[in-house]
Amino acid sequence: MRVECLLNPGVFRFNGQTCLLLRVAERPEQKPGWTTFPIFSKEGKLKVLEFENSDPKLDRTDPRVLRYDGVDYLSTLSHLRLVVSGDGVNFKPNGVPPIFGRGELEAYGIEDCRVTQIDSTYYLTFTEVSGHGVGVGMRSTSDWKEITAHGMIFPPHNKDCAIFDSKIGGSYFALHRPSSPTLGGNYIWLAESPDLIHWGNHRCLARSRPGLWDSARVGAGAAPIRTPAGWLEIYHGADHNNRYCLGAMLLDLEQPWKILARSVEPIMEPTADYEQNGFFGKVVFTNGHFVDGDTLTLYYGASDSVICGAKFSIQEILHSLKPQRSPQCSAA
Ligand code: MAN
Repeated sequence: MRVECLLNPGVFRFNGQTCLLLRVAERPEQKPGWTTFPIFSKEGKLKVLEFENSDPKLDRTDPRVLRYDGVDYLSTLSHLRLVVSGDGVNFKPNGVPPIFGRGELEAYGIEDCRVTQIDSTYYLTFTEVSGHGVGVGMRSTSDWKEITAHGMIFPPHNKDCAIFDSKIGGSYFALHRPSSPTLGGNYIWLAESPDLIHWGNHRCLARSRPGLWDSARVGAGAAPIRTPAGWLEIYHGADHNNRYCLGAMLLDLEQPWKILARSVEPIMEPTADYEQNGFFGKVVFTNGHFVDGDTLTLYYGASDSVICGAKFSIQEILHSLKPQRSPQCSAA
């Protein structure tokens, strides 16, 4: 296998170190004229599929997704790998075995893991991809040695799930992103749970906004950051040209289904060469950060190819937000 993309890391602190749970996307070396990619078989074995590029049944319009004879596949297979760092800049592996997709619902891999620490347990929520659809899986661990699988917690089509790191009014809350091809769209929703496994009381929280940088899709980044002003959520938004930027929204501390304020302009846009050109260009995408006082250290995937880091002042982000006219699920 060849690593095509190293992207979209989940971020957490463990034993005084900064840890990134990288998404590693692989496929075999591509032979001229052929498209070759791996999947896991039902028995959990790696299987390589190969199609001739000249085959009229093959659609390669989106470099991330392939369609053959009406069936969708991913062009790469992703798994997760842990690297650690004392300074947040220089990372090395720490011996934790890679985390691979397993079972029928993860046959095309696992992607974009958010890591939320609640007490001493880390909850991993990630995209599970297979021919059955794209949903959200959860695993948990307290020592990064034994990892417990909890199955799919949000069924297809759903991704971008970030669990809040503390209860609100006795319940757990999570942001997630169901998608509808007809009515509705790619909006951020809020769900509530008594036990982190069973989710209900679903509410539409934030919609894409016509004419703005987040006009086509929006999706949560990592766990919201608790500030005295409210829960600050960094999220991604894309327009109809698939240009991905980052913005922020502020949710009420006690009633997180109410948006108090939201970015009108992005807080980060793909501007550097490595953010504009790569496996899938014009993308900055985040699902991990850590907070130290007013400093938010954000890690993000650029052009779905490389991982970058950036520091923000939380106060500056808060000051940049504009009050939301209508607090619930509006495109205003
Ligand atoms: C989707 C996901 C992400 C990816 C972006 C940009 O949201 O596949 O993993 O980073 O698209 O391509």
